[in-house]
Amino acid sequence: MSKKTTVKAGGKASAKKTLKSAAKTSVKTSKKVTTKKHDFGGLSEEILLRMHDLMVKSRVLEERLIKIYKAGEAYFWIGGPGEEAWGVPLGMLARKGQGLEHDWFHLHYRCTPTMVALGLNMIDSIRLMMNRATDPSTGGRNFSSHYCFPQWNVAPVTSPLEVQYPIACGTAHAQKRAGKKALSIVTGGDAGTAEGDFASCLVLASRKGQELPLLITVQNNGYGISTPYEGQHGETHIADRARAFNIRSRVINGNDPVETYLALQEEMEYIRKTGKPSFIEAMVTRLYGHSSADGANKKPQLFDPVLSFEKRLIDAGLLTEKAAKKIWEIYETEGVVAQEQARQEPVPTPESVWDHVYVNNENADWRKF
Ligand SMILES: Cc1ncc(C[n+]2csc(CCOP(=O)(O)OP(=O)(O)O)c2C)c(N)n1
Repeated sequence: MSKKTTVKAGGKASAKKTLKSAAKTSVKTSKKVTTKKHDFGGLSEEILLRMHDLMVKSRVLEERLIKIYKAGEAYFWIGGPGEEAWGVPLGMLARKGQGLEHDWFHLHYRCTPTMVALGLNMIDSIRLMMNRATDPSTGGRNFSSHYCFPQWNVAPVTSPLEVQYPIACGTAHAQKRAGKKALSIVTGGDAGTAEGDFASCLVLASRKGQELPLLITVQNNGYGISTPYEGQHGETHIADRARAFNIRSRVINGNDPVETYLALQEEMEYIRKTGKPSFIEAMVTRLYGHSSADGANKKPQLFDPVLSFEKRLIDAGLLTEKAAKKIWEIYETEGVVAQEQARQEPVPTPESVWDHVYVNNENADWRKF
């Protein structure tokens, strides 16, 4: 694990108190920052510290989920540690809310950093991980990180790869008709782009005169389970494919939250202004491997975007080591308390297996038809 902390579960009340003080530590001023040694692209101190705080929260949460799996309290883990520098700015920049005037999310299973930036409570991720009936995304019926939050336009994360891409064209189309300058956002991995659904998305998003306000993104971590990128792609960059459809396209270092924030800001502005799609391929790190199926152990040889950003902030004098340590500890406590609470909560009942299968047909058991 990235940071060793020895925090005792302090109970709900004390965790709440400490969390309040974390919020104070993280948001100080809105001064624009330029230091000689570190280029923060003109982002304010407030944004930088907020980004760091959310990246740490997401990492601690993911590590908690892995611990839950390893303790035998859950069946399977998959998630996004290593993608915080990409996912957090994405969640921070989106126009959050419900309905067509807000942005829509069609995410994949490495999206915890984005969800945390949108405001996900740790306990709700842990409930899903531990298959509790209280899980707001699926009532304890799906894999870890398969979120669904209608109140933030977060469409259900699907297990079949890539179906989210053409679905995203649907919400983008509806948003275009509503004319509110909102956009749809779709994410996915590099290997999944081999599916026809990905190509369909490029076609649907780019038809002349009918272009869609869609931010198409791929998080390229270099692998599809155990298949390396080189063995699977003829093109140099996946982003090159978008150019063939006249979609504005770029490759960014998704391990750098500052570069990511600025690029996302630019592309989102472009989409809102023109109503046309844009494509971002973000180079990221699969820091804990594919899933629990290949061990879910940290790969120390790989770049760690959270620790590296933290060091940059400390070196630039924007954060002290003491304040940083406190943030890790506070979130560690929140995770432990949440796990203890989720442990007490019920699992779904057998009868509820038919719930939500058909709209307006709760408990629609086909055997009773
Ligand atoms: C249509 C489909 N085919 C295969 C799988 C099995 N599968 C799950 S994750 C995965 C690898 C996906 O790799 P990539 O798209 O690069 O994303 P990453 O997991 O690396 O983030 C595969 C093949 C699936 N879920 N859906």
